[in-house]
This record gives sequence, C-alpha cells and structure tokens, in this order.
Amino acid sequence: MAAALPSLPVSRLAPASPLAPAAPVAAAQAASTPAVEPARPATPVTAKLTVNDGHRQRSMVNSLTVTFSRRVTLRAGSLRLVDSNGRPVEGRVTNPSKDGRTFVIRPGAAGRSLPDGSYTFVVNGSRVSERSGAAAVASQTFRFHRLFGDFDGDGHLGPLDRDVFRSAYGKTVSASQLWYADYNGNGLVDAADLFQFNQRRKRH
Ligand SMILES: [Ca+2]
Ligand SMILES: [Ca+2]
Repeated sequence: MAAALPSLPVSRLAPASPLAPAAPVAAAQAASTPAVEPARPATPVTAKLTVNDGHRQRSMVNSLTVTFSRRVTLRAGSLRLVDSNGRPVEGRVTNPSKDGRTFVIRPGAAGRSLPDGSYTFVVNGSRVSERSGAAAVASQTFRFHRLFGDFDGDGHLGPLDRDVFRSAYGKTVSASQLWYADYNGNGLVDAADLFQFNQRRKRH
C-alpha cells in the first residue's frame, strides 16, 4: 500500500536501528570529557537525487533515487516530495540493495509517471541519522519537472523532441527503449501518444 512520504513508517524503510540518537551520545561524551568537543566527522552526510535512471528525459518520471554519502536510518518525515502547489505526493520508499544508502521512491500509481508539473524533493536532515550516529545529515532540496514529450529535459517541446517522437512513432517500447514516449503505457508509440504530444507542443 502506498504511504504518504511525510509519514513513512520507519519499519518499511530500514530495519529498526539499535543506535541511540546522536544527542544522548554527544551528551555522554561531554559529561566524561567536558573540555573536549565530541568527535564528529568533518563532513556532514549528503544526498544526491537521481530522476528515473539518470537519463535526461523528463517525458516520464516514475522513480527517484536518493543516494546518501554514508549509511543512514530514515525516520518519518525524512523524505518529502511536493508538487508546484505544495501538495505532498504519495510514494513508496524502499532500500532494495539494503545498503542503507540508496533509497528508491516510486511516486504515485505503480509504474506510472508523475503528472506534468514542477516538483520539489526535500531531504530533512533532522529526520535522518547516520548509522554510526556521529555526523550531521545535511538538509537538501532538489527540483525537477515532468513534461510529456520533453525528451531532452530542457522544459520545452522543441525540434529535438519532435524528431525523437517521429523516430519513435509506430514502434513498440520496452523498459529500456522509448518507454518514455508511450504516454498511455500500452507498449506502443501510437496515435494516442501523438495526441498528447501535440497538445503539449501548442503550450510549451
Ligand atoms: Ca525539450
Ligand atoms: Ca501508447
């Protein structure tokens, strides 16, 4: 069942962590060695966001991957996706490799793209803990868009997009080939997809 990103059940994201929160650890160290700052790695944990598989197309967006620089535990509210109106977008978060670093988000209906629009993805560092419990986790914001037919990802439908669509027209698609030109997901780049493409060419 899909869960809203702001209230993700931690148990679904990662195994329950036995680590104590960073604050009590720091407090214990401070109590035993009051003149010495608790040791912390110099660099905070950072994240990068990959849209789909990293291809520049934004014609279809059906997965996001957040990769942290070190192993982390996510808590409720750690990852948040909102549309251009600030409305939360539901999605499922998994860590398929169980590496504690690479989290895959499937927004919306299974296998389907986000609707056209602008999106903001937020990593709330205060809700993410490094597994070692030592370093801070940076809060970060990423922005991206989805526009059907935008095969070069520049936010508009231009001559290059038109050429790609023409070359794709009439062809069957696969998970790795031209799937992002198949608006209705019937496995073929057809008249229904052309209709959607032309509708957007008038506006973008
Ligand atoms: Ca374009
Ligand atoms: Ca189609």
